[in-house]
Amino acid sequence: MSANPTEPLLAPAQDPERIARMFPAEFVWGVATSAFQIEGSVAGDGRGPSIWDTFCARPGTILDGSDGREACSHLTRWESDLDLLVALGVGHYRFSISWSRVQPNGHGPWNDTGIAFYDRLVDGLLARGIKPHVTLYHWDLPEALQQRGGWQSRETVADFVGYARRMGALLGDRAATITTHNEPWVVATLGHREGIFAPGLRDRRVAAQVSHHLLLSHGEALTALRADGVRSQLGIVLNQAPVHSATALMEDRAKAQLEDGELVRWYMDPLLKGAYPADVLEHLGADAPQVLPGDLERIRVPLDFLGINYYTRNIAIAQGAYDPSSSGLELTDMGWEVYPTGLTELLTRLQRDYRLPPIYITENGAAYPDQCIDGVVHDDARVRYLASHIEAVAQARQAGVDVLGYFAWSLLDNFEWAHGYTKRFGIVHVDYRTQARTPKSSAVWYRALQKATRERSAGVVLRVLDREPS
Ligand code: IFM
Repeated sequence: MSANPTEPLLAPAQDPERIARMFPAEFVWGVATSAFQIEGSVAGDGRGPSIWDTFCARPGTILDGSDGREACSHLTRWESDLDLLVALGVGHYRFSISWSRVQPNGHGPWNDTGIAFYDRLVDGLLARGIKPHVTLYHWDLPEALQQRGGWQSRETVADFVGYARRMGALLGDRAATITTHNEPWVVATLGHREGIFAPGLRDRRVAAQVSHHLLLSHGEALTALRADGVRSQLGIVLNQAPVHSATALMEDRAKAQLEDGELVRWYMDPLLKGAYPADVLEHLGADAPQVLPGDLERIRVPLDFLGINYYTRNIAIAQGAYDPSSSGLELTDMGWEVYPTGLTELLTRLQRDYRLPPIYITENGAAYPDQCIDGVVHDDARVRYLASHIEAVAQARQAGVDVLGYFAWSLLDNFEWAHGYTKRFGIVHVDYRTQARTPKSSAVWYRALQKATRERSAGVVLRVLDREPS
């Protein structure tokens, strides 16, 4: 038995001290959340509705029929949540701003109460010695903008730039990083092509146009923030994965190539090479987005960093659906394969194919059906997941990829979009009835990893001092 009931039973593979030795002292360890998934308080205080409020209200969209009205009540519990970060030894916190909380209609008047919340949050983080990492857009478009066409409309690009500049003026002297978009593939594909996320549209042509406007708004916002003298590091976050073919059959391999184009190259190529991939454009045919002269130059602006969110590999199959249980690999509660080597594979491939800026792993984590029993949550499977993926990051670094940091998804169990509250990704358990927070074994383990890195850096300093002549 471990000494403390929440301490995980560790195999050598998860030994935090062993893993800490793979990273430099200055490596960034953090945790991540997003506004709609944790804040609650969607009405009142002047916040306008977002497309996720509208989507949740549509019957049949969310697995458990839930919504974001209460979520983790972070809006009222933010101070104790920040204290929790301190207790967990976390030095970096990645969160997103709810656009409709600070600007209810997405254009026009600002909401001072909403702005004051993020102002206080950032000050609260800094007062606790925690570096803020701000995401401007984590999927919750103001509903008023959707009524005007949403991301399908080029007008939304200008609205986003206005919002970004206001947030840059507010936080750009205090936020360590500012990310324009989180996972634009999800917004375009799941929200506008497959219709399983807000705003629930199913139109391939619209989805392609949306992806272009998201990228354009990223480039325009970055340029504007730089011109405004914002001091934070500026970048974008992409969800990426290696795409493997289910079989060696030609048709499955062709499908894998196309999916790689849609997931990886459709975003990486315009951002870093200034062009959309020819094979995907050809596949889209008449559904390809309208790209105006100069757009691609506006998208390819220098990035201070690129955020990568990684959870599992993708398997492509031309006919039917791939059954993840057929691989024999461990699956998470999302039914996703635990596939840590995919992260090394992805990062080294990106390094080979692109001139990469510094990388942060901005999300990585796993859902498991955790239970809080007598105030204790044993989530040893998550500890194994995190340890193996962090080691995969170390291997990518050894291969020369400049990874500066890693953020665990997520600090808290939270609203997992179309899955509602049925999936728990947190390193801290949330009892949605009482809102009690209980750190899981993984939180204890992650704290140990961060402590081991810090102590290691203290050791380095001492060793250097030892060598100095007296
Ligand atoms: O919860 C999400 C998050 O909002 C974006 N990235 C993936 C996570 C897990 O599905």
